[in-house]
Amino acid sequence: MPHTLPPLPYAYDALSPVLSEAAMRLHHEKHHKAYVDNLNKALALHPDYAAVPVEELLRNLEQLPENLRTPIRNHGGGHANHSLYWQVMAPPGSVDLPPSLKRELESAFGDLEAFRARFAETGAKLFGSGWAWLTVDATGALEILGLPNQDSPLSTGRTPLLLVDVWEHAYYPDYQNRRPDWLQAWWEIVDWEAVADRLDQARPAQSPSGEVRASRQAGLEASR
Ligand code: MN3
Repeated sequence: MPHTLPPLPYAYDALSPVLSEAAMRLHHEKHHKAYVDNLNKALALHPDYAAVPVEELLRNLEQLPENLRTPIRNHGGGHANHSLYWQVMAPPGSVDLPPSLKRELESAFGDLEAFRARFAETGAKLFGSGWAWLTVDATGALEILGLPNQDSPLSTGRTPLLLVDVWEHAYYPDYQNRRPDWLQAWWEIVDWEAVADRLDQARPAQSPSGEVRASRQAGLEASR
């Protein structure tokens, strides 16, 4: 099996009381695992792509065989999105916002409260299932996006920095139908250091000349 369920970087009860141990177990052991299993099933029919990192597949969706695109978009997206999600959360109140990231958010969105309000509103207003995202594009600009289902910003050339799950499975066990309450409580468990690290890593790789896209395509070819 080319893809495996990554262990959580903390205990199942580490995000309590924002997320209960039962909710975390269900989300990781059942929902995330199902995306991994279905991704592996789809790749079993396309062994040429089995060794390609899932992020690389998502960046190059349009270049994939037509009958592989939807499984990668849905199950590959589900695997990549959840893998990143676990990494950008931490025990409640354990990580402060680094001053450098605070300045970035203020510069892009006016002030911190405006950023938080827009991000939460994006998640609250997303119809059906999906994720709210903070992303950085190829020019280095920060952008908040709401994307349906398991769609990834990687597929439109953006780098994801932070994401919150607004599928019902993500919050119903603890918050039932109160999605805005979930989005409010979730700020307590954001790992801002991880977000700042991701922004630092995204910036040097960026190029205004289109070299990024070319090197990504080369990366896909090389890893096959
Ligand atoms: Mn989920």
